[in-house]
Amino acid sequence: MTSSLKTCSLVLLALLNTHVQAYTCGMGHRGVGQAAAATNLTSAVCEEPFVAVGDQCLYFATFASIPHLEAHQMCHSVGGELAAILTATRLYNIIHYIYNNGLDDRHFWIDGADQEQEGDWRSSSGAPIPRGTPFWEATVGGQQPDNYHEEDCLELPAGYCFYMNDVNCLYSLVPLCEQPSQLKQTTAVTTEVNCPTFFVNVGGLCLSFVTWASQNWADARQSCHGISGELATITDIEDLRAIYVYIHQEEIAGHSFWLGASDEASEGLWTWTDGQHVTMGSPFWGYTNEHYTLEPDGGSAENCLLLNAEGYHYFRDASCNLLANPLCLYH
Ligand SMILES: [Ca+2]
Ligand SMILES: [Ca+2]
Ligand SMILES: [Ca+2]
Repeated sequence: MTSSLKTCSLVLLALLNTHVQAYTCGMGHRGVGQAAAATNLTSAVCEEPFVAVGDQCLYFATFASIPHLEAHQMCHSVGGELAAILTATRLYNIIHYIYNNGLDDRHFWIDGADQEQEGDWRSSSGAPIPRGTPFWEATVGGQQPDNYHEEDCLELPAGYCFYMNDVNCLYSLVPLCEQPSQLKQTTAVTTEVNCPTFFVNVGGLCLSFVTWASQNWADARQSCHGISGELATITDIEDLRAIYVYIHQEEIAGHSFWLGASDEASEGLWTWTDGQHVTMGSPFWGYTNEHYTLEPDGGSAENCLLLNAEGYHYFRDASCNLLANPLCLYH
């Protein structure tokens, strides 16, 4: 009786699993992402034991597992500091490197703490640590840092697909050090972008956040076509960051937005409306409630790409019949 019940529930579990198979973090990074090509242009020149990761010189001290304070000291001893991750591109590059080099079972210390003042996250040089998406781990319903049992130090953990998390400073983790870059800071070129009516310049893209229309995915696409646009394609992590910052600035972060991607044609194969593959994994896709798993998690019941307000505007798969606002890109 008991064993047949057990078998029954196991079969049921297996069935459930085939329906809502969440994405295991990291897999997307073994493929070729569009953002990776763009960021290889400014490789740093680094001295041993540092390696070039994007424009940073980093040292993954994988032989050590030590508390936060000692990790700082170790980085100082190699002429560096714990690595500060202040841009979305840097986070993307580091996550990419971690997966490509088989370091994805580690938890790393990076530069950042709120020991001085609770909730005020600073690097050791005093720079504010960016908050929100696409930096910090977020499920539907909650985003780090959560100061769970007094957590004042910043980690980049395997368990959260290398999204940021606040943890106890006395935990033993691997130091991720950075050597002050010899690279000259390239002055950001701000290109003047003039966007047509209904579109605003967000990070160099002409976007329309159609908060006045609540529609299913297909209708939202039609709305974009109506203003000479298309549901937005987001291939650069800086664009996701720019959108996140903009919707908070405009106080429209309570809205959820449709993006122009789906896996309707072939379950699990996410493509943009122009046929490009969607970059999978962190730091694009939102976290689920299970460790080591990311969205998409809805199987064939969820085939459209949503920037869900409750999910902190990370990529999440949702039912195409859901009502949300179109996010259009002018083209
Ligand atoms: Ca936490
Ligand atoms: Ca699907
Ligand atoms: Ca989902």
